[in-house]
Amino acid sequence: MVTEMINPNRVVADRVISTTCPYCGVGCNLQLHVKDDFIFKVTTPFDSPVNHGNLCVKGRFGYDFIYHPKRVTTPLVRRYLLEGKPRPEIREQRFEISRKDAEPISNHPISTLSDWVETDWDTALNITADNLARIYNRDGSDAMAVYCCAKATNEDNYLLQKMYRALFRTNNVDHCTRLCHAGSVVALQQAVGSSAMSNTASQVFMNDVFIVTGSNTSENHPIIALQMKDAVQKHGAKMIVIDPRRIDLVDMAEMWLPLKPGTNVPVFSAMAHVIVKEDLVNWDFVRNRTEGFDEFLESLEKFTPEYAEELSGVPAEDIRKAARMYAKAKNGAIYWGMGISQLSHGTASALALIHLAFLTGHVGRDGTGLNPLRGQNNVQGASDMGSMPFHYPGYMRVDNPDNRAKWEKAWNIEEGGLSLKLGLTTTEILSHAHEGGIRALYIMGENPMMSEPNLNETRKHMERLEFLVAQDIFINESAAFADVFLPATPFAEKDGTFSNTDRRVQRVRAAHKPRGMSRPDWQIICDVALRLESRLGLDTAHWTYSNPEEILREMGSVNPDYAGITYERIEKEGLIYPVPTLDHPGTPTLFTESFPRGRGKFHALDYVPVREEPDDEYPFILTTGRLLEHWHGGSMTRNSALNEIYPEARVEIHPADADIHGIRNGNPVKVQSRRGEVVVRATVTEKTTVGVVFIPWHFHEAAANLLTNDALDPQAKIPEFKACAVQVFPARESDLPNPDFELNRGRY
Ligand SMILES: Nc1nc2c(c(=O)[nH]1)N[C@H]1C(S)=C(S)[C@@H](COP(=O)(O)OP(=O)(O)OC[C@H]3O[C@@H](n4cnc5c(=O)[nH]c(N)nc54)[C@H](O)[C@@H]3O)O[C@H]1N2
Ligand SMILES: Nc1nc2c(c(=O)[nH]1)N[C@H]1C(S)=C(S)[C@@H](COP(=O)(O)OP(=O)(O)OC[C@H]3O[C@@H](n4cnc5c(=O)[nH]c(N)nc54)[C@H](O)[C@@H]3O)O[C@H]1N2
Ligand code: SF4
Ligand SMILES: [Mo]
Repeated sequence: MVTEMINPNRVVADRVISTTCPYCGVGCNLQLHVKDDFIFKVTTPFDSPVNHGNLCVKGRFGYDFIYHPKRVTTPLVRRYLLEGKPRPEIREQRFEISRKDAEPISNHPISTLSDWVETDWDTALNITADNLARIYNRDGSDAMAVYCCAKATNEDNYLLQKMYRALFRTNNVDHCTRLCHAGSVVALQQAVGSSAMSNTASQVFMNDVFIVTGSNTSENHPIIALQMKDAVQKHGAKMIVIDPRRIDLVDMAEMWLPLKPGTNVPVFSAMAHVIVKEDLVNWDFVRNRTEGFDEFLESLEKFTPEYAEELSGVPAEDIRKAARMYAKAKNGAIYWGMGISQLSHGTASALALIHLAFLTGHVGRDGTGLNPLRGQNNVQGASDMGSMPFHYPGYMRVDNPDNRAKWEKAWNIEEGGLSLKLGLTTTEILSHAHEGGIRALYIMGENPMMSEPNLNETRKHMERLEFLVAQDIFINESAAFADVFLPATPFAEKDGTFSNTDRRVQRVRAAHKPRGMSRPDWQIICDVALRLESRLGLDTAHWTYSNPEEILREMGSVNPDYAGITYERIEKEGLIYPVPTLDHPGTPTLFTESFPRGRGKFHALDYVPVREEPDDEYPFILTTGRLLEHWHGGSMTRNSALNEIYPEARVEIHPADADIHGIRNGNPVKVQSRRGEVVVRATVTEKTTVGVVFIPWHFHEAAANLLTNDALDPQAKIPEFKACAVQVFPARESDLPNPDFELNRGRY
């Protein structure tokens, strides 16, 4: 790899390209130093508006996946398609755990698989369009579905949802936001009518008290965590951490409330109970800006701090103290993450949290706010672009005929041509993969065979698809099920924009030309769409663009949030939407006068336990999450230098639990749930609490999602990634999986 061969500090760059980090939603500015068409170093300017000269290890060192030999840069199709034969049955069971002493399996997926055939773009695109058109003509709109991509640009996502809506007339369009902040999004939509962060992350400096809950900020939004630390150490703010794990921020916190996973509603509701009983309510705010208070008050009666203590394990007195501290703050704010939304009652968890801001009026001013930290580099943007089953770009409901008319006009579609029917969500798309349901799926840059819960079930759904297109940079665990592979370019080989967690729309710029035959997503989509139009006999929407800015302008002409954004205006610094006009400066703080739905709405809540509580057979709660050095299913970070820093999966277990089971630090253990098992080494640590074990879900050879529960939140349809019941057994060294095992690469 290039980073190993040269000393980056001695090399003089041919050019330095300014762009945006492809990992997390913080959206740090990167400067890519390029020599001979290789990036050899990444820096960031001291005056970068988001990260002020700081980068985490992923932004600085995580880019070399671009040059990894496993990256696919040639279009691939299955041999049966070229030979005009029917699609063979899927024979193998591919999701078994390989043992260390098993036959070594070659690392290169293409060379080992005789059934993938390298081909030219024309062939791959024609086969893609032929098969999608064939299935659509036979089975109609309901057989078609697409996963958009929170790693790709706004322009890429806008076009892909447009292709499915305009050509296949379906709203079966979704992306990983469903597995992520869906609970928060539904709750925020119900309570305020908008789902983005209300304030920017750097306003943490204006807080005097802030709550961080269900967010392991130092590992997952490291640059925001730095700002939180500064807020505490340099500005005297008080931080309250509410999290079952002893995350790094606890060291800096005024209080840590270590709740049992899945008990957010009682803890937050008990805080609300205290705020009401001790008359710490901001009555002006409640009277003038909210509704539904009386009914909410009734439901609050039973949530005494003592009741919450019984359920959550957090001492009642600590709940009281935290409630008083937040309520009495001049500027209080809440930052939250997956520990709130990834539960089968994720919507209720987020509502219970939102109530705290309503009761105290800590929203609608600088330095306050409701701040769900968005995860992927462009999950905010992909959502803004309409990569969702209920919304066009700009969160315009698809079942509203007025919205439909606007997009019909923009896309040159006959009146009444677009579908008013709500689409299926990601989780539903796969569970509807059967005869009479979804037949063809197009996945741009997602990896459900690592990211969905209960992978043994997911695999069956994947096998039932009739035609799968994968557009990615690697043959990930899901692309292994694909019929066609379209090689896209990663962030460093394309132009466009990402929208970060602050709603800041920033430029993405190509540092060098695409490797091999790979092409930017937007160009691939246009080429598929043009071929589909000719096969379906349509001549509707616009599919030729000379550059991505034309795409953004087309979207902004209908979506007022982006109406005032041009590439020229964001040349140096991004703009924070809403930016309704070409001279508008952007909107860092939302809801200053009112909420998009008018008044903020309180909701009466009840406590609903997690779907699978521990019992004698499975006595531990498994919670899953992330590590600083790795990203999701690992396609990018495990194919980069970062994998050398953290090469294998570990399960975190508390010393008291380890003792009972005779487990020592570093011992192999088998972790088993009702749905599957993995073998990993144990890390014995007080970072996790008694009765709770933690596994990061980045490692395909010990995929945590083999264990997780696919129970869904009834409203948000988000799975319960944060709690299921498991048992832990001592295992042998020889039971450990071989990390070189190429899971699921084969097909027939
Ligand atoms: N390094 C790295 N950074 C990332 C990512 C990555 O894969 N790697 N992914 C990105 C993405 S897409 C996202 S969505 C974000 C996610 O960022 P986070 O939301 O920080 O994600 P998780 O690691 O899943 O951890 C959530 C936290 O919730 C806590 N938790 C678990 N159960 C509960 C509960 O019942 N109640 C409460 N209050 N807390 C609970 C966990 O202990 C953990 O500290 O990170 C982004 N950043
Ligand atoms: N157990 C458990 N499961 C979880 C979670 C959890 O906390 N616990 N968290 C959930 C969350 S919050 C999320 S967001 C999801 C994420 O789930 P996914 O989005 O399915 O996961 P990623 O691994 O990020 O997949 C991104 C893919 O995009 C590819 N890619 C990167 N850049 C580009 C590009 O420019 N173009 C194209 N075409 N492809 C590109 C990468 O190679 C990779 O294969 O997972 C969820 N799953
Ligand atoms: S904090 Fe996020 S955006 Fe910044 S360098 Fe790290 S991964 Fe990239
Ligand atoms: Mo996420």
